[in-house]
Amino acid sequence: MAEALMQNQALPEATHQDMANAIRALAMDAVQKADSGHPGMPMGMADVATVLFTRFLKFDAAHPEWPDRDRFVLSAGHGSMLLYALLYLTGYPEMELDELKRFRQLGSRTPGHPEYGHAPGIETTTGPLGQGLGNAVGMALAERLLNRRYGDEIVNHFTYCVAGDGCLMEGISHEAISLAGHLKLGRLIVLFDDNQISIDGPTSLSVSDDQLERFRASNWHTARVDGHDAEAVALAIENAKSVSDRASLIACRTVIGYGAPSKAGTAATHGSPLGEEEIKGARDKLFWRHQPFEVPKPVLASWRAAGTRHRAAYDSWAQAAKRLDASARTSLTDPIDDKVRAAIVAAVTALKADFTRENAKLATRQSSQKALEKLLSIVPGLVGGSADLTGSNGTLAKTSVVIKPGEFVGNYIHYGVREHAMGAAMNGLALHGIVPYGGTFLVFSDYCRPAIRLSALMQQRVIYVMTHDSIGLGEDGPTHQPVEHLAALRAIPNLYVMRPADSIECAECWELALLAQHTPTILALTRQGVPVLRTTHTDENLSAKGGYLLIHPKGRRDVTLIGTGSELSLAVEASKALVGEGIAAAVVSMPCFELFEAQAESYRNAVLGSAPRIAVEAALEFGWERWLGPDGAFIGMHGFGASAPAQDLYKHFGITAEAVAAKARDLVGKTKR
Ligand SMILES: Cc1ncc(C[n+]2csc(CCOP(=O)(O)OP(=O)(O)O)c2C)c(N)n1
Repeated sequence: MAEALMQNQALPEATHQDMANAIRALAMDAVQKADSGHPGMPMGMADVATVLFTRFLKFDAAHPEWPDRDRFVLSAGHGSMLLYALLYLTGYPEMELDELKRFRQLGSRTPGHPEYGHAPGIETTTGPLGQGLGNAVGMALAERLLNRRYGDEIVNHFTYCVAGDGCLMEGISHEAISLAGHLKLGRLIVLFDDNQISIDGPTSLSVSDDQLERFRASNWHTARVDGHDAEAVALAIENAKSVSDRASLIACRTVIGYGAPSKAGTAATHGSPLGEEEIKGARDKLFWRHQPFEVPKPVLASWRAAGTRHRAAYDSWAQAAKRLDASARTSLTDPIDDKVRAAIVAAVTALKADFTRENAKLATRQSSQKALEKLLSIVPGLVGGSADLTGSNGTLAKTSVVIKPGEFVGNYIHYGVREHAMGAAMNGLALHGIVPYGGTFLVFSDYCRPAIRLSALMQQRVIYVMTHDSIGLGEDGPTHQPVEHLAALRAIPNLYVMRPADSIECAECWELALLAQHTPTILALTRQGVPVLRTTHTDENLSAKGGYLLIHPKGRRDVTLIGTGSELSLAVEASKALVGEGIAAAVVSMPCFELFEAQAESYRNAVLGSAPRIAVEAALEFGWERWLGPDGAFIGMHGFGASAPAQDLYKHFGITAEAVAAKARDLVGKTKR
């Protein structure tokens, strides 16, 4: 086979029907072999996908990293076999037939749902419905932003997204559609698998929205086609491409499980193997008389030809890219190269020196804004925004330029009150080579948690600027006061949850967030002013170890006080009082659990010491056990907050320097007895 292809022998061109049936057969066979998976969606969308990949999608299977490729996002991630079949058929590297045979098996490139990084050609991780749609909005935005910077020769492509009923039922779809409509993302084309079936049965069980009207109301171009009529699909895509000032929705009416003799059109094909009998019947019905996993030569050759049809476009792009200077070229896919890294470190070091000299009481959200003022000009791909809390989050800098609908000059997005779409769009931006940061209140991290989780799973550098990080926000009351959020976020793997204690740590945390290429960061920042606690300047980024000794009594240590964020100053105050009484109290600042956890045990032991430990954090204790040990104590919240000025609340909930000192006396007394 490969030989025939290599020698470029003329093979009869396969029909559209054969090519689409190849997808259907591979999906049926792989799901059957794995004894789990979702054959219905790939079988239903095979025609649409064939039209897209053979006539429209700009890609070159041999160069999956081509920055100017069209993006294909399978938001309906349960239909992963559609994507895997396409990658195999078009000849992407690493997607051998064997991988399809190992669908859903440990270590394969074909996990249950598409996972970014598992195989070239998988643009994003999908499966949690609606997320892909949000990612696609971010990607389409990134394309326009980069187009403004690089011009048509270097960046000029479309983003296609396949979404199902489930994606459109999810709340995130509303936010994403609304944002894309507002921004006039004309390069975004959503292909809706309008099969009117979900898991429970017909969608009429639970939804009666007119999806086209819904999209139209959000300023989208819409069309409806028979998703099994290849020409109609092609015409609709052609039209959508020509609409430049609006995103497009093409509702493709399809039959789920198309070709399955008794199960097509029913929920039975959604998420279970069809069974040997039904598959045999489908092979007959589709006139597909080939063995499982067998794709006849002419069909595979036609697919492989589709995989190379943009080779000339790729080559001329590569020539044009050669004319870019080296840093512009790397910055197209990763704006933080060695030079930029060095500039970030230098800027942060200088800023720390300024903060130390000025010794001003600032909220960390304010110091964060000051850090941004310096960093935005250094990192060309840094693009910020906020979910309608710009002033509160301090995300807009003097040098920020707001991106307007249809005008993609700028580096700041008013995401509106759409935290979830903001998170998903930031994932899309990051996947497309932008370094996104976006703000909201920490308490509303819940509103975008699924996207945060995917930033972490996909190892994307997304920076969440989450202010008003405790009861310190005062009068807004318990609805706005995060108490469980730090713990809940710390529970997500590969996520840095940073709670800087003062302006100096805040600058350090920005540096860490920007340099963390494979890890997203939450910057949990205060609303209220906090004093500068690091009074002597050091070039070293002390926050990089996650926790460090801020006050280290000489000689013996009677107690260790550990604080984060605004409560570190309480620990410092308490230690001063204790030292005056002859109790040697060390103070540890712990801005980031995850980084501290990553240090050598010897370092951690040296920092934490063997004396009793007390942690102070205006949040719930959950998760602190690991640092406190059996004799430790926690001063913090034990339930929801309340509405009152911040200082009153700290007193009311007993989160004070006096309480820390009293607890220390108690523990030291106990250990001495
Ligand atoms: C956020 C989220 N909720 C629930 C699920 C479980 N789930 C997977 S597919 C699906 C139904 C989707 O229906 P549809 O998009 O119409 O897909 P089709 O039946 O057409 O394949 C559900 C509920 C999920 N993957 N993500």
